[in-house]
Amino acid sequence: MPTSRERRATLPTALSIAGSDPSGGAGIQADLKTFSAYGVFGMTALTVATVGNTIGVFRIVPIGAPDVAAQIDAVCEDIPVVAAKTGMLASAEVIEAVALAVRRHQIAPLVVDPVMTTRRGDRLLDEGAERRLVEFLLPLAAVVTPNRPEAERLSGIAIRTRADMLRAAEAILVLGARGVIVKGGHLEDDPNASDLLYDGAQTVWLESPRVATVHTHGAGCTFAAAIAAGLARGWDVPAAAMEAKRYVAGAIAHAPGLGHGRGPLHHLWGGPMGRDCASLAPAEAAP
Ligand code: PXL
Repeated sequence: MPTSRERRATLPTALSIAGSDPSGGAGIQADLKTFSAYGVFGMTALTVATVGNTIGVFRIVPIGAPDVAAQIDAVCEDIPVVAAKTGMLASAEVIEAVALAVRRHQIAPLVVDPVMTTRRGDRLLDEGAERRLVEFLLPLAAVVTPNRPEAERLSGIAIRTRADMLRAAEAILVLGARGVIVKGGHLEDDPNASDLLYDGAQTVWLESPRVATVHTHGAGCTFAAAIAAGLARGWDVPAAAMEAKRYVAGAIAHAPGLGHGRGPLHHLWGGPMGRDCASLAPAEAAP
């Protein structure tokens, strides 16, 4: 029999450095559920407590940069972090503290979800914070996952077509990440929901049919967390990205329809672990 310590060493682990969404569909809550769906032991360093739900984010309560760094230190000094992801980081000071902590503990691979704008394009980071994200955090990223408005801000290129996505990906890669996934959203020349992975050598289109639904709250967080979970399992970036696309598409297709706004996904719909929790029943009692 393996000892409990030996067993623990075989369990992949991942750390989410992100904000809290009380309604459970985005942020660290989405990340932990996703890690669990992948059979990965999830841990968190909280950056902001949002007050929000499926309708919107009403207030942002930031955690100070030293306390964000201290949380990362506390985890890393205790438990090995096999892969990590960043989400909402809120300020230049927090971004700098996170980048320093990632370097101090040599946390790699790192997935950076550059939460800069809402899906509609409203800004979430000021100019100084955006600059720090590019200067300090992108060079540490195995892969960065901008949505369309974020990719437009990072690249300075207006994205309307698949060709624009490729030009934007090339421009963003120059900023220092080893890979970039531009999430397409609704494009003029594309009936699917296509994302583009580019690593300087290969381009991989990640395709899934567009699902007509409003229930996509937290889809960006979930996608980045799924990539981090795949990397924690030892997969390479293209394999982790392709499985993450499949996992998120399934989670959207199985959305439970909760809330009065954009509802959350169903994180435990039966992803890589292959169990659909909607059909779980208690084990038969032994006679
Ligand atoms: O999906 C963007 C996002 C990221 N992080 C947190 C959020 C949200 C959106 O609601 O609440 C904590």
